[in-house]
Amino acid sequence: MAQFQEVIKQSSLHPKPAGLVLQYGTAGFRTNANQLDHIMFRMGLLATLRSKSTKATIGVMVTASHNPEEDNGVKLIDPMGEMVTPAWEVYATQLANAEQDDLLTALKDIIEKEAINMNQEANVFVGKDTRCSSASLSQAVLDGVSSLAGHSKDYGLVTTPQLHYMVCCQNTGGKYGEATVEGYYNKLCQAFIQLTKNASNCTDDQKHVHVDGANGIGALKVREMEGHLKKKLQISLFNDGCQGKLNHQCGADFVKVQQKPPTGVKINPGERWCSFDGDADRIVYYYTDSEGQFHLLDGDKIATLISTFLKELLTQAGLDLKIAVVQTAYANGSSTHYLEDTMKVIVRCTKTGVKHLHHAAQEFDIGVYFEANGHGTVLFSKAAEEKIQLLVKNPNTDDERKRAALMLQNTINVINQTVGDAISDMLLIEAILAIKGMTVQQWDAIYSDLPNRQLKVKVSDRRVIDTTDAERRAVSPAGLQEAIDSLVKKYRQARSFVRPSGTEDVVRVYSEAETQESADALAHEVSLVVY
Ligand code: NG1
Ligand code: ZN
Repeated sequence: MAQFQEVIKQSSLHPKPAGLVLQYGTAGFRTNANQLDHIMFRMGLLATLRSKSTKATIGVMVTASHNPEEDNGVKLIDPMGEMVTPAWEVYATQLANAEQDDLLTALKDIIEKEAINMNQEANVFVGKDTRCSSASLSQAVLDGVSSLAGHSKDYGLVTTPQLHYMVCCQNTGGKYGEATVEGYYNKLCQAFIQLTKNASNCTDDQKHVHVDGANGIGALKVREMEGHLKKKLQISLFNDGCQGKLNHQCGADFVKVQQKPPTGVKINPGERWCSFDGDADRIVYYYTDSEGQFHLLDGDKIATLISTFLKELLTQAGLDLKIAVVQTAYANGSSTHYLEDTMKVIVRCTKTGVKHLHHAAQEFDIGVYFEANGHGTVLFSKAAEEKIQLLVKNPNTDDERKRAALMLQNTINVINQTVGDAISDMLLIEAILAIKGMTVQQWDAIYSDLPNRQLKVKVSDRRVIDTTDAERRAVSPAGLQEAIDSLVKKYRQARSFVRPSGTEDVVRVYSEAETQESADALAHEVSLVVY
C-alpha cells in the first residue's frame, strides 16, 4: 500500500469531475482542455505501468493536433515509437473513467492483469504542443509518473512525430538515431542533403517551398531546423504563431476540408505551398494555377509520388521487394485506380486512424501509408533495409545499381518511420521533386482527383452508427446504408459513406462524384439521412 500513498496524495490534486466519461479515441483522449487535468495525471500513471510492463521507455504527448486552441488531448507512444497497443487503449479508458475513490482499484486491476513487477524501473518521455493549456497538462502527466516513482524526461515543446522518434531512438540503443531534437535534425537534414546532391534537373527557383505552420509547434521546429539544411532548401514560413491562432483558418485540416488556401496568405501562381497541422504529423501540398484556381495535393497524391519514386529506385537497383500502399475509405477513388491499374502496386484499405494503416503497412517489404488528410509515412521491413545495405556495400555492385541503392538508403534516413511526420514528409517530397526535376503541376497531373466533399453532422449520439468493410458501409442504424446506396445511384462515378468521428463529437459524411456539384449534392443529401 505504501507505494500507492503518493498516488492517493497526488491524485487528490488532479481530481476527476464526478460522472465525466471520456474515451480513448482515434488518436487518444481529446476534448476541451479544462476537462483533462485528471486524464493527464492518470495517463502519467498508465505510461509508467506500460514502461514497467514493457521494460522500455514510453512516450506521452500532450496535444490535440488539428483541434481548436481550446481543446487539448494526449497520445501514448509504445516502445518502437508506434501508437500504444489496443489492449492498453482499453486500460486507458478504464483508468480515465474510474471515479476518484475507485482509482486505486482500477490501477491495481491493470497491474494484476498484466502481472506488472512494480519494482521494475520506469522511464517516460513527455512532450507538448504550443497550446496555452499544454504546460499545466504536461505537468499533470509528470506528476502521474513521479507518484509511481517513475523517471521522466520532459522534452518540452516538440512535434508529436519528434517525440515518437525520441522514444524509438531510446529503445533501440541509438540504432535509429540519437534521442535528441538536434539528433533528429541532423539525421533528416543530412539524408536530405545527400539525397539531393545530384539533383541536376533542379533549378534554384524550384528549391523553394512555402510552409503554413498552422500557428503551431511545426512552425517553431521548421525555424529550428532551417540552419541544418545548409541552404539546400529555401523555406518561406507563414502562420508561424507570432500573430494568428492555432489551426484557425489555416493548417492542413482547414486546407484539406475547406479545399482552399489558409486565410490571409497571397499565393502566386505556380508557387509550391504546404500546410502542417497543429502537432506537425500531417502535411498537404497545394498551388494555384494561372487562372487563380486552387489545386490540392493531399495524402493520396503524396503516397502516389513517393511510391512511384520508390518503385523506380527498386527497378534501378534490381531489387525485388514487395511494395504496397495503404489507404482509408477517404482515399480519392482516382488515386486507388491509378495505383492499382497503372502503377500496379498492391493497395490495402483500413479503418481510419494511423494505427490501423501502420499495422497494415508492416506486412510488406515497403509499406507506404497515408490518410487522405496527409497523415502518413513509409515503413521498410528489416529484411528490405538489409538488402539495400548489402547492395550499397557490395564491391561488385555496378554503378547504376549502387547509385539507386544509395538513394534508397538516404530515403530511409530522411523518413521518420515511427509515425506520419510533416517535417520529414516535406523533406522527402522536396527531395523527390528536386531529383525528378518535377514541378508541383507535373506532380498534380499524375492523375486527376474525383471531386469530393466532406461534411460534419452533429447528432445526439454518434455512436449509434456502426460500420464495416473498413468503414465503407454502415451496419446500423437499420436502413441507413440502403438510403445511402439509393442516393449514390443517382450520380455518376459516385461513392459515399458515413462514420462517427473518433476525435470530435460529430458524424463525418464523405462523398465523391463525377462533378463537384454532384459530390456536394450527394454529401448534403446523405447528411440529411444521417441527421
Ligand atoms: P476522426 O475524427 O476519427 O475522423 C481524424 C481524421 C483521421 C485521423 C484522426 C487523428 C479524417 C477524416 N479523420 O479522425 O484521419 O487523422 O483525426 O488526428 O481526416
Ligand atoms: Zn496531428
